[in-house]
Amino acid sequence: MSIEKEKLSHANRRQLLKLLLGMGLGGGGILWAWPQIQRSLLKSQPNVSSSVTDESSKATKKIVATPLTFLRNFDYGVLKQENGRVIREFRVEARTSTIKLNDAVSLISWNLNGQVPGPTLRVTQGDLVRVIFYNRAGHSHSLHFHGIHHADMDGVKPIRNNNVFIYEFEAKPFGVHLYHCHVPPVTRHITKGLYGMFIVDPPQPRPKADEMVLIMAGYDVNEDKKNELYAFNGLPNYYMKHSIPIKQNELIRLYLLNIIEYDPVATFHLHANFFQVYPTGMTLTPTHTTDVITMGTAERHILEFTYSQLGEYMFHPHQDQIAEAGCMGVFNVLKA
Ligand SMILES: [Cu+2]
Repeated sequence: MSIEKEKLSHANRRQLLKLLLGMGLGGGGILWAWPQIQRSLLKSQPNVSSSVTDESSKATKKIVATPLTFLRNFDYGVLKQENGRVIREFRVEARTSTIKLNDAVSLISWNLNGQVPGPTLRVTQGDLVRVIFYNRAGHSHSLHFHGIHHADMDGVKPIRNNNVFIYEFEAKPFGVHLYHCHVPPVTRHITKGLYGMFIVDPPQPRPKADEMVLIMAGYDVNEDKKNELYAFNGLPNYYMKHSIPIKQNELIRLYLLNIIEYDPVATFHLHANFFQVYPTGMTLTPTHTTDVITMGTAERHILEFTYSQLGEYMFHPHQDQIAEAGCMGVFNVLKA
């Protein structure tokens, strides 16, 4: 195995060694332990997801993480204390798998933990974030987090197939952020599925609400550097067929990200209502109220709203060609 060529930073070597010791694998050292790391880590990987077929095993995995389960599923990692400090440790694995976008179109996705989008990672400002990234996708990939951190942890360096890298940084500032692969061409790595949301909560939690994540993305199915299909949370038109149930008069807190490549902007429009905007999730009070918000690629916000009347209400970008190609959904307001 070629981990020695990966030139892990000293900090990363230390972390890896700690990890190995924690697993009772410390005796052999990093080089010799690598196959063991893989076995141990894979064994301890949660049985995730998905709407995809794992190409490496050729076995179709059960669909567990549909866009509906993804919607309200937050990964808080494994909580640890080291030297009195709160650490949140995540395990993220890059894979290559086929994803069925609709009855006619399948795509070979590059994904994280067998799902597109990748898991929504959630921490609190000031936590030490440790992301153990395994690349089993067959190509070089990386994880670049938005936020404030050291250059060594910026995730622009490709991590080759069958290598592991540990990203570690303090979670700051609070807000709704994202992570994605940064290996060029980044457009290709993102449109094939290597992105997810990274939420950093403020030290004082926000008020109670029905919280959910919507990520708008495009698919360049024929690799002509344009999107042919679009989706909220991975699957085109999913929320048209499976409306999102919400409760009458309950506060909805929507963590919204636009990761559509190739199209310079996309808006988000909510029917028969208005929402309050917390730009980049970096304020504790809303800055304005509207029913359509414009976002460039990688822009994201927290939107809050409440429906007082029962019924079905659409949401979609108001670039209607994007909506009509799959980026559209429905909230179904039910009696509380
Ligand atoms: Cu990549």
